Amino acid sequence: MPIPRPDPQGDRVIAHVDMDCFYVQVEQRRQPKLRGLPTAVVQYNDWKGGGLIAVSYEARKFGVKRSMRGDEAEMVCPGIQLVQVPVARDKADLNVYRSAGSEVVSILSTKGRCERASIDEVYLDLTDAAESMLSEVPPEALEDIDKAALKSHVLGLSDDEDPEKNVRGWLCRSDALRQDKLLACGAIIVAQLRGDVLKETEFTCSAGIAHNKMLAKLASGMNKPAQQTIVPSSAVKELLASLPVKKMKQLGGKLGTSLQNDLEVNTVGDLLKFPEEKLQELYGFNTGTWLRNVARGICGDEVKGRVLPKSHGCGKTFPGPKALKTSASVKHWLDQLCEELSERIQLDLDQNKRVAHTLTLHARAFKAGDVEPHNKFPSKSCPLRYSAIKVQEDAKRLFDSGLREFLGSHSKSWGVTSLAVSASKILDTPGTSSILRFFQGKSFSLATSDVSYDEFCNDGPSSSIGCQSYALPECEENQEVFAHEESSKEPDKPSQDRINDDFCRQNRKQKVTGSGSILRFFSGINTSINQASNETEIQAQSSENEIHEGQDMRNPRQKHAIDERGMDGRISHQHTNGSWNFNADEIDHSVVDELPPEIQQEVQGWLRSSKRAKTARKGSNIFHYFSSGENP
Ligand code: DCP
Repeated sequence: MPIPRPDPQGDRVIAHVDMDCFYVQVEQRRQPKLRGLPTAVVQYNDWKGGGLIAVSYEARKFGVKRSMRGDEAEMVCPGIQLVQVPVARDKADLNVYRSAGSEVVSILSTKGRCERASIDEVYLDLTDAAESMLSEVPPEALEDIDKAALKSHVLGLSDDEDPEKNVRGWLCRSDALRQDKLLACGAIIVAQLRGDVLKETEFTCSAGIAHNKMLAKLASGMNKPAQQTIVPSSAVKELLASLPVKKMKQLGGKLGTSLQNDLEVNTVGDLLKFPEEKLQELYGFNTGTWLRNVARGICGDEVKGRVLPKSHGCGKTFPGPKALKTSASVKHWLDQLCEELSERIQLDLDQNKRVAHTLTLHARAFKAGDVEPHNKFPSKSCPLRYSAIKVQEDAKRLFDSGLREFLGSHSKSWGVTSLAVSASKILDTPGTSSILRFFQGKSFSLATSDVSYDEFCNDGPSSSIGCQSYALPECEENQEVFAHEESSKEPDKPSQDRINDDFCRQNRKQKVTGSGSILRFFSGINTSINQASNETEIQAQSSENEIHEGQDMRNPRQKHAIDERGMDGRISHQHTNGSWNFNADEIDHSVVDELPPEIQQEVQGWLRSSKRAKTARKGSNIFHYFSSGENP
């Protein structure tokens, strides 16, 4: 369901950068002999030469399209080079493309807020960079303008015999509107960024530069490869007037079809004929307002600061005779997929300190004798437990539950034509946001523990009970299986158990090595061992975590939070390795002033909460942070 957001005040400069025939470029970098040749990347699937998933621009000239299979592409373009995607665990392994995408993101994110929108596209909010440029070195003051910027396409700019001169004139107009000047600065910045990407990664990309995400995205695909397109406000009406409604993001499906069939709206501009009230009456309040905005090129969506993927997923299709028809074959493939997923979430945890909270299973299936070949198999989710075996177990249970629902009273044979597992609701581990990063950058070091996460928190959610003495944000009590509706939702709050697992893990990893004043203070904290006190609690068995809809999946024993606040206001924090305690009154508040403002806030919040120690149960990440597993 589209959500209308008001356009933020001011003239934003937003770019959408999209890599050109991305997988092909990655393969051409791996095998430079392929450069300049018509090339396509084909899926791991030998049927008719495999399905094409990326086609080079040289091959497109021959009419090769992504919808073709390898055999057909060879007929259309006899010299085409077909490269198969790398394979691991008998399925496509996209890691090489993912890391190539990350290389690009790390370059593009240097100039402003960057949102990684897919494996090969990002949005950039360049407003601040463009404003600085305009006030310090506006385009008309530049001696030399990047060639790539001069090759920009400016929508609405009349054709000229010398396009570069024409574009230079537009970029450098001293009497232009401020919003156009900002776009000109944005275009110069984007051209430089694209140049940096080419130099450092050997990849070309295309870009759209506009005042919002919607227009920037539309523009980036208008002139490809290796070009950029600018959308001044004055050109928006004409751009949308002829734009087929189905080309617009979120209008490719049922809503777009309804606009075409029910209202005879074929282009986005046609929508202007309908008052907002009418659109609201027909499609609901939000969608009606959103459609009204789309027709005017209004989009208030922010560029979210996210350079890491929102979720991890891996899947495999089993077309035609390859359909999986037994529980054992489904288990075999789910095990492969879950193993890969586990590796990726573990890598994300190790590299980025991010934890995924939800495991979702998606499948497509058919029942024998079905008229509809692919009746909907319900997507199923549950809290994600780290370790390949647990992910495999849970995914299989989700599949079985989905299959029961899919079959209903139908007891005939079935076939599965695709399987996928995904890990979503990925959040930073608590404590990695403010204070932890500050200290990591200063005088704390992350020491790799030789105890693995699994050994330490061995029974997934159940094992975290030893950590529950930490003051934690309040979390939902019930963790239930729910249908997969990820895309439009904000991430939910993490489960209490998972947060606790993260706390355990981090405590093992962080060691105090600094000597700054606040660090000296904390390293002087009175610590004491209180080992094994929770061991019986830690024995909760993962097998008790049945996955049933609406059911609290945790072991009842886990539900006891062990908050060890003494009557004297001293706070004792306990975990599987030991405990430490201190009196908040012993802290010299002047040391807090040495910290940056955001850290001060956190520490002050912590000090305030410690004053309420006898009654309060909530606290701050800092408790956890300073409870080093190194305490004697
Ligand atoms: N991809 C895929 N399966 C699809 C579509 C795309 O595996 N059905 C992969 C291969 C593409 C990459 O994602 O290289 C990016 O997809 P794009 O839609 O951005 O297309 P390309 O980058 O290949 O080409 P273009 O230059 O048209 O953007």
